[in-house]
Amino acid sequence: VDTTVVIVGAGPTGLTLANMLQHNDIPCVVLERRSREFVENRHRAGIVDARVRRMYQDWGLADVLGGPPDDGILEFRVDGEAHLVDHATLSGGQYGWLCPQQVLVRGLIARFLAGGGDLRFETADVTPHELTGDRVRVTGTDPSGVTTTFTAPYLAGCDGTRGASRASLPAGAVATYTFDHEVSWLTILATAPPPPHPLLAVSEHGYAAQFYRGPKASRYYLQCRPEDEPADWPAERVWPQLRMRLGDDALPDGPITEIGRVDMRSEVCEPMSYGRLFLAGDAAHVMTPMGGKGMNLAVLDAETLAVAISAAVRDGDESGLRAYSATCLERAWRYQEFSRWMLEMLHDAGDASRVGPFRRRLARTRLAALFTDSTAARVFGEMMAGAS
Ligand code: RFL
Repeated sequence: VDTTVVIVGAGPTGLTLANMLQHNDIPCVVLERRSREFVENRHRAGIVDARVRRMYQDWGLADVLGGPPDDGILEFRVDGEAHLVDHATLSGGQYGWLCPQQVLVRGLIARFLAGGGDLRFETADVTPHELTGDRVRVTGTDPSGVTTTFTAPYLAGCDGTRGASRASLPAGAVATYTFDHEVSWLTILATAPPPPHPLLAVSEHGYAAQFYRGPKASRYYLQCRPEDEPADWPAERVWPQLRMRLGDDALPDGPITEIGRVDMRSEVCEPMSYGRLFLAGDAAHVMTPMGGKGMNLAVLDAETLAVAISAAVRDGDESGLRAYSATCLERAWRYQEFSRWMLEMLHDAGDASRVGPFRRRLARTRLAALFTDSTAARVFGEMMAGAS
């Protein structure tokens, strides 16, 4: 099969790129290892920030977003005391959308297929070849065992950290910078009323948070010890801990539908391109969930790449492709810095046994500035809205 762009991975990044290329009449094929049902039910992120909401609007894709608008208010609950930060007003009236990742993925799949897009689920053994020639060649095997060869001038690696794209790079082609934040969270989904605003709680008992995931669904984060397993945390232990850390004795509970553990880790690959392969989204950088920027950053890569490929194909102008990696990396490091700043502040301000009283006081001072210092609050509001 001959096309213009082969996209590996049908997560938010690959699907956003596919829709933007389709909008610009540029042929592409999307190869996804998993089934449609699987990718449409993978629960992860939950907030589309203001910058990304505008991006979908600009491309005529506003209808892929589901869920209610985010009113732009975040609650920090410190030792049970509420502090509301109105980041929408602080950023000049910008607000995002409470759109769970699986809702966005479903919307993007429906739009792409309705436009006649070529999206192949359950494609096994995807393997890129000849990354530095005139065209790349990618092989993949369909569920009936038939192997197809796809050729194209451009390959978009949107298949996450452990995908086939990263694995196809020769040794030394990219440098990988990783950081272990030495913090772990339980991630819990439950059928329980969501909070009125995203809620981040700091106390000596450890970090906890609660987010909207539907009219009757909440996502909770609960800081845990690195050696803890989800099996160590039955519902009888989860709910009292959440009530204590959120400072809310009346917090309603409900059936827990999913529980996992995530270790806070960050990663950035430099550069984000090699020959005809362009890495985008989690394939190039991984953020911790703190700050809610991972998916937002990922789909901004897709836009930068869609614009660059369109200029190359339509006008023979490859300057955007040459600048692609540097443009995306500058943004990626800004987002990593924001997320790390927030993670360090909210964890250090909590349990003093982890960092000692001096660092705890520093973190509490940083946090208090968000409630008392309009300059600090405005910078925070701008980052919550998303970098341009
Ligand atoms: P994805 O979503 O991982 O999609 C990659 C796709 O590639 C497929 N794939 C392959 N296909 C073909 N051949 C292969 N060899 C393949 N290998 C993999 C996979 O099946 C998949 O369909 O990457 P993408 O598209 O770059 O999107 C990135 C986001 O998913 C990620 O950044 C966010 O989920 C991060 N994240 C959050 N981001 C936010 O903006 N806000 C949040 O609140 C937020 N919360 C989270 C998160 C990530 C979490 N996890 C995974 C630790 C909460 C959690 C718990």
